Amino acid sequence: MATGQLFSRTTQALFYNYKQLPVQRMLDFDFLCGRETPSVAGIINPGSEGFQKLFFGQEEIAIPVHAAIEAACAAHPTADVFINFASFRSAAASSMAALKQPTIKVVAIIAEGVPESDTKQLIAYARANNKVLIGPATVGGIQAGAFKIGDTAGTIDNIIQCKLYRPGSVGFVSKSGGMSNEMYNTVARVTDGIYEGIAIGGDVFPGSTLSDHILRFNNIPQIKMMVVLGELGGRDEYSLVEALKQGKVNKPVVAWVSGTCARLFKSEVQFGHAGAKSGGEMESAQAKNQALMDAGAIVPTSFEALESAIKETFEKLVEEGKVSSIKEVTPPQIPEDLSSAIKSGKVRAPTHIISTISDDRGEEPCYAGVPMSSIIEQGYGVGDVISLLWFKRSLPRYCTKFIEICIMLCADHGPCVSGAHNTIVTARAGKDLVSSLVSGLLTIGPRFGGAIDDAARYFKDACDRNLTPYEFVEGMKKKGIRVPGIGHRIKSRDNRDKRVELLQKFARSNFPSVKYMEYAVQVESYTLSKANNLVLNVDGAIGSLFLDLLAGSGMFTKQEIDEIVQIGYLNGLFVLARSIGLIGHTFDQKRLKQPLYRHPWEDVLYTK
Ligand code: Q5B
Repeated sequence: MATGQLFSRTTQALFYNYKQLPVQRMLDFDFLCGRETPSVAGIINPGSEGFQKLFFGQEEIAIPVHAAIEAACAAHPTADVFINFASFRSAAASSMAALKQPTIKVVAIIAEGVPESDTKQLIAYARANNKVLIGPATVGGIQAGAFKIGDTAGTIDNIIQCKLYRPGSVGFVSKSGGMSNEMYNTVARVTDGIYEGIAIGGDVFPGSTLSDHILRFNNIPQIKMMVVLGELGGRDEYSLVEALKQGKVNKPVVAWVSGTCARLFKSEVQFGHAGAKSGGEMESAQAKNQALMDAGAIVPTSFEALESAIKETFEKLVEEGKVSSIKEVTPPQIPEDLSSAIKSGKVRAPTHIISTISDDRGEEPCYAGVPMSSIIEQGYGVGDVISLLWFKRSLPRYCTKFIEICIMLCADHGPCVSGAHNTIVTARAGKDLVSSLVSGLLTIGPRFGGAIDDAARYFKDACDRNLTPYEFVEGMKKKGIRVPGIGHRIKSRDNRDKRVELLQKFARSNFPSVKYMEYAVQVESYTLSKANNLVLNVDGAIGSLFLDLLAGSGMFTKQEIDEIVQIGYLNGLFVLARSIGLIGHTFDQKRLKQPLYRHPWEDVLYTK
């Protein structure tokens, strides 16, 4: 592998398997470093395409999303790093596909648990084709002030504390990603900071080794000293020992192999990483530390002494004039996300929507404060749910039962009524369920099904003003208004609407008062004296009875009743109910495979 720099301030990556946080952290790091271009050129989300909105500083940018690796590489030929956030199940296949792309030079595999046989194949392919594999089971790596992989170095606060927004003189390589965070901090405290840091990952077979990176760092002029943090298990550190012995490394190397405590355990212990277990004496931390020291690395006596060893090595380089002083820069401030600023109470923002009937933010959704589980456990019905969501209160059972009766009685009235006809014609034109339903619903209005609110308004006004049926009906006639809730195309004095009778019967035996209904019946008696079909229809019955429900339940103030009537809640009952039937008619037509409807010529009067 050797050669030198993997990254620069213009390096761009393709990010496989979109994860919002690590991508945003990469972009925040870019902004902190004063990069001109975002380090993520594109996102690959298998099977989906489009754009993903993210922040670059204060500005929102749209990063292209590609469905396939090949398409992403073709669209972004200068992006040479592939950051793979695929699961351990698919990481190997996607990494191999990426390695095979001529434009990709570095592949970082984040997943833990990639099968070792797959990793070996990836390693063999990468080495044969002069590509760099970082991981699996890694957080990635960072070139200070230039480029970072995914979640490397953690939060922006940590990156600022570790001065990773500008390059220092130390090359760092470790197995552990978690420990690399700690070491970035240590290095920042006792030297001029990190130039590049890589976590090779804790698997038994890492894609690139500690010595691969040390030899590479040795070729990077800006790196003046190296720090290595190994761990017990495996023999990776011995390739570094060999390189040191062969004089391939001419910069100071401070090294520590952690896991010296393993000897305190009576049996073999597995420490976190798959590769972190001492297989034998050679793989123990003690043996590896000794070998590194013998080969010329600066090895402290304990992990606690590592910081002093780094400090002394760096100070010696300064004394020798090998490190030139770094120009300190003040990084720009990353704008805080609104959500976290609100959470911490730093800002307040006006909302755009107000809602009072339901809430889905807690453990379970609530309807008007009543949790879903109570609704089910206490045996609530559809009437109770309507009562909660429309009227924001739990109405007595007779009220919710009445609502349910309205829904059941109005669910359908055959195929010939306006709504069903429209739905049938639409379904037969090949349209989908929603279109067929909506086309039927759109016929609901002052003449068909949508007269409930007006019936309630006019009956209430007339009854409250003690108008006689004569005064009321004739007054309406003078104004040229048909009495809503009165009249039917097929129902008449001798062919009463059964639905009206059923509603009246229920109300008479359950409602404390049926004052408004009785008034509507008196109006009907008067209109029937004019014409046989001017019966109290289903809209009129529901409208007048709902007034009785609202007034009689004792659960609404006068103002609330006026508001309900004024806003027009009650047509909702017909809309909701008839949706059931219209959906049925749609299914019926589809099931019957009915062809396109065409109205017969003979049924049209063509006239000039
Ligand atoms: N006349 C319903 O009319 C209908 C009068 C009236 C005073 C009235 C008509 C009307 C008010 C609206 C209403 C809901 C259009 C109906 C429903 C759901 C449904 C449907 C289903 C289902 C019927 C003949 C003469 C004229 C008119 C006079 C009529 N209505 N006078 N007040 N309300 N009602 N809609 O039969 O002197 O000859 O000029 O608008 O409540 O939609 O099953 O089909 O479940 O699906 O077409 O039940 O009543 O009568 O227009 O020929 O009028 O009666 O002024 O007098 P018709 P028209 P004149 S329930």
